[in-house]
Amino acid sequence: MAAFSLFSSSPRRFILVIIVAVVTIHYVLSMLHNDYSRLASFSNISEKWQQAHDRVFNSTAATLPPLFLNDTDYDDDLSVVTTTETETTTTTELIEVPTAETTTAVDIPSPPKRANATFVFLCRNSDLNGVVSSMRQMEDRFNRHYGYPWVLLNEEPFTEEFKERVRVLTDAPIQFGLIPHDHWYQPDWIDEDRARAGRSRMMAQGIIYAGSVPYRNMCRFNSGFFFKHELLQQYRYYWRVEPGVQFFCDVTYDPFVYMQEHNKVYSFTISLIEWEPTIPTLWSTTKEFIKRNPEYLHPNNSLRFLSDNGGVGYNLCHFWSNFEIADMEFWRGEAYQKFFDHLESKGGFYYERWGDAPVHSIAASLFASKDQVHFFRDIGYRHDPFQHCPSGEDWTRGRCSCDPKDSFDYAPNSCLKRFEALYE
Ligand SMILES: Nc1nc2c(ncn2[C@@H]2O[C@H](COP(=O)(O)OP(=O)(O)OP(=O)(O)O)[C@@H](O)[C@H]2O)c(=O)[nH]1
Ligand SMILES: *[C@@H]1O[C@H](CO)[C@@H](O)[C@H](O)[C@H]1NC(C)=O
Ligand SMILES: *[C@@H]1O[C@H](CO)[C@@H](O)[C@H](O)[C@H]1NC(C)=O
Ligand SMILES: *[C@@H]1O[C@H](CO)[C@@H](O)[C@H](O)[C@H]1NC(C)=O
Ligand SMILES: *[C@@H]1O[C@H](CO)[C@@H](O)[C@H](O)[C@H]1NC(C)=O
Ligand SMILES: *[C@@H]1O[C@H](CO)[C@@H](O)[C@H](O)[C@H]1NC(C)=O
Ligand SMILES: [Mg+2]
Repeated sequence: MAAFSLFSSSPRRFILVIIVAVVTIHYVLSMLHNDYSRLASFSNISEKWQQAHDRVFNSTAATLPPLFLNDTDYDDDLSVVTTTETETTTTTELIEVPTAETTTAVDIPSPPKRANATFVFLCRNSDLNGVVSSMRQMEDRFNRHYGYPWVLLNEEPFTEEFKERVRVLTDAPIQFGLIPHDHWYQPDWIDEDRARAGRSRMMAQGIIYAGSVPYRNMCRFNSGFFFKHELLQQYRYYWRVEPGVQFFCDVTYDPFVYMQEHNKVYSFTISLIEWEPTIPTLWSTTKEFIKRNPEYLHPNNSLRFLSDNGGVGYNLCHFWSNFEIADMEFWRGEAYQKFFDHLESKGGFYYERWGDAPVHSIAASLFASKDQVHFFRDIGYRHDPFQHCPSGEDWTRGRCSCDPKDSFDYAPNSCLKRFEALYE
C-alpha cells in the first residue's frame, strides 16, 4: 500500500529511492569484492567521466599553454563534461557525481595566474554596434577563458541601453567610466583662431578628420590621459579595443602574462607610415625634448625604426595604436610624462592633428629598450582598411578566419621590415 502510493504519486521519487539503494549496494559490494568493483559499470562512469575530462583538458592543453590549466573556467568546463557524460548513461540527471569523488578523481587546479590587466575601450553611445561586435570577438577568441575586466570610457554618460547590450556579452567585470572634462576637451589656453586655421589648412589638403575637434580630443586623450582615469589606476597592463575591429584567431595564451614575463612595455600587430601633414612639427618637437633631456633616450632604443638617417628626419613609421597591449606604468613614468607635457605645451594636438599612434610609437621607440617592444605576430587583427593575418603554425593553431595571404605585414606602406631590422 505504501509502496503503491509512493509509486503512483511520485514515480521519480520512487526511482530515486531505487537508485540510492543500488548505489548503496554497489558501494557495499565494491568494498567487499575487488572484482565486482572492477567490473561494475559505476566505476566505468567515473572512468568515462575522467576520459571526457581528459579530452577537454588535453584538447585545451593542445591549444592553450599550461597557464590556462590554472584558470577558474576550468571548473566550469568540468561541470559541463559531467552533465554531458551522465546524460549518455542511462541514469541521467538522478546521478550526481559525488563531490568527494570529483575532488579525488582529478586535480582541481588552483586559481589562474593572471596579470594585473584590463581591456580599455574608449567609445561613444553611437558606437554601440561596433562595440558589441568587437567585444564579442574578444570574449570568444580569448577572454571567456580568462575573465579579464573591461573598462569602457566616454566623455558622456553611457546610456542604460548601451550598458545592458554590453554587459550581456561577458561574465567578467565591466565598468563604465566618465572622462573628466579637462582630460577631454580643448584647453582654454589653446589659441582657437590658430587651431581653426590649422583645421582649415588640413581640410584643404583633404586629410581625414582634418576639421574634427572631437577627433583631436580623442587623440590627445589617448596620448596623455586615459591611463590617468580613476578606473584604470588599479591596473598596470591594458589591451586597447576599438569598435568594429576583428580578432581573427584564438589567442591561445595570455598576452598580458607574456608582456609581464618578458618585460615588454608596448606591443602591436600593424605598423605603417603616417600622413605627414597631420604631424608637421612633431619630430622637431621631439628632437627638442631629447636635446633638453638626453637622459631619457634608452641606450638600446629603436631610433632606427623611426628614422632612416640617425634621427635627422622622421620616416613616419608608427605602430597602429588602435590595437595595443601595453604597460601603463610606462606612460605614467617620468620620461613619458615629461615628454607628453612638452608636446602638450606646443599645442600640436590642436594646431596640427597629432595622433596618439605616432606619439606612443615615438615614446616607446626612444624611451624603452627595443627588447621591450613586441610584435604579436600570432594575433590576427583587422581595423579597416588594414589587417594582420598570422601565417603558418600560428594561423593553424589559432584557427584563424582570415586569409593568410591577406596581411599588411610586407605591404609597401608597412613598417614591419624596419622593425624586424632592429633585431638583425
Ligand atoms: N567617447 C568618445 N569616443 C570617441 C570619440 N571619437 C572617437 N572615439 C573613440 O576613439 C577610438 C578611435 O576613434 P575612431 O573614430 O575609430 O578613429 P580612427 O580609428 O582613427 O578612425 P576610423 O576607425 O577609421 O574612423 C574609437 O574607440 C572611438 O570609439 C568621441 O568623440 N567620444
Ligand atoms: C569497464 O572498464 C574496463 C576498463 O576500461 C573494461 O575492461 C570493462 O569492460 C568496462 N565494463 C563495462 C561494463 O563497460
Ligand atoms: C591526455 O594527455 C596525456 C599526456 O599528454 C596522455 O597520456 C593521455 O592519453 C591523454 N588522454 C586523452 C584522453 O587523450
Ligand atoms: C598552477 O598553480 C600552482 C599553484 O599555484 C603552481 O604551482 C603551478 O606552477 C601553476 N601552473 C602553471 C602552469 O602556472
Ligand atoms: C596593479 O597595478 C597597479 C598599477 O601599477 C598597482 O597600483 C596595483 O597595486 C597593482 N595591483 C596588484 C594587485 O598588483
Ligand atoms: C639590446 O637589444 C639587444 C637585441 O634585442 C639585446 O640582445 C640586448 O640585451 C639589449 N641590451 C640592453 C642593454 O638592453
Ligand atoms: Mg577606429
